[in-house]
Amino acid sequence: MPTIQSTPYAWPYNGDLRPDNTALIIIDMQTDFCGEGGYVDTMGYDLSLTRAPIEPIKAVLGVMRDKGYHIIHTREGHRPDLSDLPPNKRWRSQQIGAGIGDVGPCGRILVRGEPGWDIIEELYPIAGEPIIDKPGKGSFCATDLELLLRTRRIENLILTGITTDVCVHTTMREANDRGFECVMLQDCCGATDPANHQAAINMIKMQGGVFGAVSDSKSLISGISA
Ligand code: C5J
Repeated sequence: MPTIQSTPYAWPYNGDLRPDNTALIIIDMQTDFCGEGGYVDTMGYDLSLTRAPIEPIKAVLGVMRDKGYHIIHTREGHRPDLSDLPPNKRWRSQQIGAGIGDVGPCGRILVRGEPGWDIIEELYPIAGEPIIDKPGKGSFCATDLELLLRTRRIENLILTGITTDVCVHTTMREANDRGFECVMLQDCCGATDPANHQAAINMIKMQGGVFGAVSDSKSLISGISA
């Protein structure tokens, strides 16, 4: 059985890597996080940083689809009546001039059903690929992701998406605590600050792989193609 060249150990730890027990998770590749006029753009961050993972994810997604791995997408967003938006989250977004729920160039920021909230065309899910709609940063909080993974007997998670230090990291930590074996593909992630991207990667590798392992798109593709 294949393993993936990664740091600090060849992933997964037990060498049991199969399409049946492994899922690619693509986190929050939404216009609001990487498109012109979206939330991240409105906050004034450099969009090239959150767009950098699009092509590497596309490559991994193509190969994993072909080989029959589970593919799961997530979207961060809130109900149109904002009843699932904590007031402190809303207040903080207003402080930086991109109030969640306010109208922007791509519709209401991070509101479900609005153009800016949806997944970008390049990585849009195809039939049969579940989408997890989440109100928070972690993909397990207030969603049915864990039920879906346990029902499918998925043990290994390959984490990609944006942003490395926020939603990807929070999801990896949540998954790790639930016993899932995780690897992050570093070139398939991006953050609004390069130093935070690197720090988030470094944190994973401590203590023998405190949250799992780190690899990249090429190693993943060659590992599962071997
Ligand atoms: C953020 C995310 N950064 N998807 N969300 O607010 O990481």
